[in-house]
Amino acid sequence: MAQFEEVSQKSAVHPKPVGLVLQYGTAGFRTNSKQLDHVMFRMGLLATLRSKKTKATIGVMVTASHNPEEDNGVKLVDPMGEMVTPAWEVYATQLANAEQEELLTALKDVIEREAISMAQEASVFVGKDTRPSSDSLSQAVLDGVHALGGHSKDYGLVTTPQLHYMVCCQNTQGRYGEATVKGYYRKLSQAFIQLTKNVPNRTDDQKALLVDGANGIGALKVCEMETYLKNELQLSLFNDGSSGKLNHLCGADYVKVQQRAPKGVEMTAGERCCSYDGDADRIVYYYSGSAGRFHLLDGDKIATLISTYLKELLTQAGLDLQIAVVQTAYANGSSTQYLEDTMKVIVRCTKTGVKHLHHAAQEFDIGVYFEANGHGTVLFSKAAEEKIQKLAQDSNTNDERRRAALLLQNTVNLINQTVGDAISDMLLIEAVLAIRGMTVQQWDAIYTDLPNRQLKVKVADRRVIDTTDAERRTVSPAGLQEAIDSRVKKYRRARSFVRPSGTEDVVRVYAEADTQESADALAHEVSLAVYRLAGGVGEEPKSR
Ligand code: G16
Repeated sequence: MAQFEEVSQKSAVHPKPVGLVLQYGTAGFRTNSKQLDHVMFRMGLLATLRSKKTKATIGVMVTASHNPEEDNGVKLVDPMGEMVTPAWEVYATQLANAEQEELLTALKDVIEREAISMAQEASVFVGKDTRPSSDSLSQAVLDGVHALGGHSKDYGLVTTPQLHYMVCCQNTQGRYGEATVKGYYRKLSQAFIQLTKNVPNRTDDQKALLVDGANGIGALKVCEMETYLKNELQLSLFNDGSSGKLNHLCGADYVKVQQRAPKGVEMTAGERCCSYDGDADRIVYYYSGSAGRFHLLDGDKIATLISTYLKELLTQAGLDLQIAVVQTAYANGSSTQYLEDTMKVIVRCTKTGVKHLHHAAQEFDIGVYFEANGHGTVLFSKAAEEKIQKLAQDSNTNDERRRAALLLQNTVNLINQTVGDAISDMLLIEAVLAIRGMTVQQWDAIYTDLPNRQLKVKVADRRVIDTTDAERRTVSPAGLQEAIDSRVKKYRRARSFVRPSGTEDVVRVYAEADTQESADALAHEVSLAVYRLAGGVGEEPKSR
């Protein structure tokens, strides 16, 4: 077949280094950008096959999100804007790792297994972040799409959630919105203005927000969006990419893990600040207290704020819809306790990775999902959206119920339901704070985080660590869980777990306890156990 000849020829331009084996990680392939050209070409091929199979547009985003600038990666987007189905991750791995001469066989294998009609048209949307390597790597994706005769639309520089949004808009024939960047700005800003327009006497201080753009794509895009917000939000942008390096000493991951303000953000006491990550699919908030103490409001605090707001509106609207919050093992123990015991909402725990949380959240009328690192969104079932809409249009209902339904309706429009979205989440948080008349301090005071610490340990092969129970316990290597248990017992209100990262070549260690000293000591002791029992390399972890 002519298509296969074309693949053969073009793949020679994107050759695979012999013997290189890459793992499909938490959110796709991710490693040093120099190793990824062949992977990108092949993901272009795979996306085309997936499009033929689903008869829908598929997305490919070239980004390594929170990783250092030298890395890059790829995220595949399924028809409704969600992450590609796990069954196809296996094909992605097969294609990425097939040696040059085996590529056609691997490709034909996918076609056969999935019974794909090669006569079917294919359409792939491609986007990229601001890394220097993203230009050539996204071209490699496009080459892969064209080699199999697929149609492509290159969105160029967009945030990851913007690309997810475009795919969903396209496949819903515009019902979700218009598949353009301007359409995205219009939909979100209109919803934001509708939500905030009736809030009385919002002062300039209340409208002010400091944004750390992580020197990445989020900075560019939030600037583009500003005019659409008509001064209802007044942003001061830092780390806009004009001089600093992507994610270096800034961005959501840095702020969350280091528990300190990013470089370059000049904040005065009590000012609200937020940080995006490198592809703007995560956000965390923070402020400086009166004594200069740094206060972090992470994904758990965001989930609490949003679910409290939604629950209140549901009560006011008299709508009987089940709301749940989905978290991962990284969720602070205090947040889970607050949600379950005080707010009385259902809480679920899944493995790390948006695809797992997204899936769990789909089981409820309203599923609020957030990873502690700030990656998350809210999903509304179709039935829930219809009930809200019906009530919002019902002129016979009383004012309070109608007002609540209208707020819910605009809230639905403000949320990017395809994936976590720093810009959409930021607007939602700002709207909720305005509507509820809350300061950042009042939001922070909803519950008090247990002190916690995250560390990374280098091991020879992180795959030796196997976990169970939504990553809260290890099953291998032998003795590691017992070692963790014995150390946890020494501290009050303590908890700790370890898991191999799916985006970096490290093992992640999480610990929490009643004091920061205890959380730090526990994290260090567990790191040592990992180092000793799981094949640590380099220097032994040192205490802080
Ligand atoms: C990706 C995933 C997130 C995950 C994060 C860290 O985020 O989308 O779900 O929490 O990686 O994963 P790990 O701990 O396995 O390295 P991003 O923002 O980097 O794409």
